Amino acid sequence: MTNHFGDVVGHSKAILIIGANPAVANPIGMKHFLQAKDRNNTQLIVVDPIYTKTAAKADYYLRIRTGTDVAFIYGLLHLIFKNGWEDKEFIKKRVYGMDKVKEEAAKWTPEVVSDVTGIPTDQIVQTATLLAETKPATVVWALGITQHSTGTSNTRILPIMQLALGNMGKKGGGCNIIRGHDNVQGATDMCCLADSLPGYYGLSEGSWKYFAKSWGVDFDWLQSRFASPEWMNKKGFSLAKWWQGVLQEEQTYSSSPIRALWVQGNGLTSMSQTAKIQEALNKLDLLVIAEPFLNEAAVLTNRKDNLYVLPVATQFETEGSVTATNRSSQWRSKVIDPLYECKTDHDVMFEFAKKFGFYDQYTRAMKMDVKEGELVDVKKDFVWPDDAVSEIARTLKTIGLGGWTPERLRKQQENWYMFDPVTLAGAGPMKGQYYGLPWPSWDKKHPGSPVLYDVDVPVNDGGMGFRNRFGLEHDGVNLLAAPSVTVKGSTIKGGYPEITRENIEEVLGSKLTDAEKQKIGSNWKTDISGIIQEKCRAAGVAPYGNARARTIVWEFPDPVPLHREPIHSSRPDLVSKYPTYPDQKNNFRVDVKFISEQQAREWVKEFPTMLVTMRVVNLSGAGMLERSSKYLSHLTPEMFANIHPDLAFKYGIRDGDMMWLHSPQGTKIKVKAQHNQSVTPDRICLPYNFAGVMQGVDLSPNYPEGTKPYTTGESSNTITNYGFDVITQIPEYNAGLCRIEKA
Ligand SMILES: Nc1nc2c(c(=O)[nH]1)N[C@H]1C(S)=C(S)[C@@H](COP(=O)(O)OP(=O)(O)OC[C@H]3O[C@@H](n4cnc5c(=O)[nH]c(N)nc54)[C@H](O)[C@@H]3O)O[C@H]1N2
Ligand SMILES: Nc1nc2c(c(=O)[nH]1)N[C@H]1C(S)=C(S)[C@@H](COP(=O)(O)OP(=O)(O)OC[C@H]3O[C@@H](n4cnc5c(=O)[nH]c(N)nc54)[C@H](O)[C@@H]3O)O[C@H]1N2
Ligand SMILES: [Mo]
Repeated sequence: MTNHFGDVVGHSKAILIIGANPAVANPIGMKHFLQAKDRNNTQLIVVDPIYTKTAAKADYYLRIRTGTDVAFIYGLLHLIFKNGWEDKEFIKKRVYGMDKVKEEAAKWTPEVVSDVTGIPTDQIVQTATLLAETKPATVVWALGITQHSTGTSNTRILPIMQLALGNMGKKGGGCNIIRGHDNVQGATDMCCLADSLPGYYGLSEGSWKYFAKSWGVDFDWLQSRFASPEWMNKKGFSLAKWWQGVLQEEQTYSSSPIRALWVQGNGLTSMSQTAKIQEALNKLDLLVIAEPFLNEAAVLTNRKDNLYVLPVATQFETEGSVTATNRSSQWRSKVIDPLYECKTDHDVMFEFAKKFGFYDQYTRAMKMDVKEGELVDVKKDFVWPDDAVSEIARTLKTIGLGGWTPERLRKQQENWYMFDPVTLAGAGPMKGQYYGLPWPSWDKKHPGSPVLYDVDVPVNDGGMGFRNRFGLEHDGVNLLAAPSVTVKGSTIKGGYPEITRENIEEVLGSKLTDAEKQKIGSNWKTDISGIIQEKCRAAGVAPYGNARARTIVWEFPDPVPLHREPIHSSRPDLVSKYPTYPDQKNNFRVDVKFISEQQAREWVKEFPTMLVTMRVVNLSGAGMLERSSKYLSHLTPEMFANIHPDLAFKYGIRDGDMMWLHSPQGTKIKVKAQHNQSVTPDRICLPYNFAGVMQGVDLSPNYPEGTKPYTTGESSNTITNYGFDVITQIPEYNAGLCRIEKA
């Protein structure tokens, strides 16, 4: 999120919710949107293939064909540019590459967009006009945008539109992307991912060396943990496609196939291609699941040995900091000690490290601190979780976690009622801090940054320009902000580059002492001494520069986002005009099919119905947790699919009848038909929160005694279609096809 929920209540005049259903998936977030409507007559536009509970509250509802959001936004941009509604000043001073976007947008007339998206032309014109006239407006999205083979392009075209409208870096504007689970933002910031290090540091020798130093271990020792040095900088397997690393016979891209799987906090049936996952689970040499509940991955496999389920404590039995969707941190206290024989997640990891002989290296940094510009050992034993939080604060400079000390976070927790919910500003003893110290909170005195990229606010109060991340120029064009864009209160006029050892004296116009020169790191991201940070703060400067936002990502297959039909498209006539990407070799160590799958057959002939997955309010994630509750289970006692009566009757399916849904991958699930008019007759919609039945086979005998939840059912992911995002590999959960058959 660039902004936050309170900011929407206070300042947004329009909210475009596209590919999110917060009424169900984030009721507290939704409350803010409704408050904005009540207080300020904020206009609510909802774009969704399904008439959701969120859509029911909208002033404008646009029903879109899944997987066509890029085309839709180009439709809005087409009208914005055609009518001169773009914010020309903002673009001229703070954006790079908008001309290329304009070229692409020129192709997307309302008629073309309407044909591709299914949205009537008058609604496209109405929405573009509303957004042009109603400022500031914010854009909200979640999985309807990300879960596509074009997910990356979807997530780029929306901020591009906000840049064109001049809604970025503004109160009431920005992109408010609602995160999923508790602490998902925190998990992302810690980079629990296969392609980066904590704090979004890239997989490069420089980053590894910085972390080796920050963790107090030898770089050579870190490197020796890999099969050979070159593996250190290669992406690992992704969560979406780990199974291919087990199943693929030829291990061309990895030093060996995956033989053992350690699962800690993922349901596995929540990932697509459940049948492949089942095959892979059966083939592994070892499967360990560390969990508070019985994870249904243990039920999905029919293996009889080398399967261990370790009892792990819940979040009520542990303590520490968690990060909310708006980049703010909260301290969470322990409610009770771990029950019975279970251990907390971190204790499980500590035991693991002891057994594998790296406990000392694993925990060393928690006993260190920076003294006089250098990282040194300061104590014999660490205190959990305080020293872990301090280590993170000191190390993750890229996103500015320097201010997140355990002392400050605890104080905020004790005084939470002293913060204003709309501005997040604290009062009384909390004056000078924003609630949760939203990152970047550059150092122990910095208040946090509730709204990103606002140049009208001093850096010392949470303001900043856009990051200088992509060099100083591209194709001969300067990538720094224009000379007239000075961050309020900054001593540097206009755009400036990110601060390094080389340029600090020149850019900040101050001299370093010899002692400082000795200690300073090569750039602000790896400067353990903190000198760069300190000098920047004194000058009212964000260390990451003041640059232009780029609309062109020259490293990506589509430098400017392009509409591409879903892998399994419902419109074969559009596939030749808007084909998907070429197949990929060795992305996250596996091959990924795109065009070969899309064009293998005219899929829609055999699988004529579109398939969308959704959430239900009483169940979450893979669903084991809530299905183990009698009362929550009672609300959705069976797995079902929402189907329009006209479609159902075509197959002779009455409300409550069972039906088979078949996927292009040759898999099938048996679910209850629920007649429902939220869907149109060309599409069905099903929740993804069930497991425990696999292609018609009840897996009940596989649950150890006393662990079976109150409800089980087919996992929708058994039939979510093959298809993965070209950059992130997120599965294409939300744009597939299926065939319906009466059971
Ligand atoms: N078809 C379809 N599939 C989807 C989606 C979709 O929209 N459609 N959404 C996707 C998204 S966005 C997500 S985030 C995933 C979510 O899917 P999962 O990551 O599988 O989410 P959960 O089921 O919430 O949690 C996973 C497991 O963590 C366990 N757990 C809970 N607390 C703790 C703890 O403190 N420690 C440990 N070790 N374990 C704990 C739970 O018991 C549960 O079994 O699903 C994805 N799958
Ligand atoms: N009760 C409950 N709450 C949850 C969860 C849960 O499992 N249960 N999960 C949590 C998690 S992990 C997450 S990530 C969030 C997710 O939060 P949301 O993303 O808000 O949840 P979804 O229900 O997946 O909603 C996505 C919406 O996108 C629509 N959609 C599908 N395809 C397209 C498309 O191509 N274009 C557009 N414009 N829309 C499309 C769907 O119809 C759906 O209404 O929810 C969180 N909250
Ligand atoms: Mo999620």
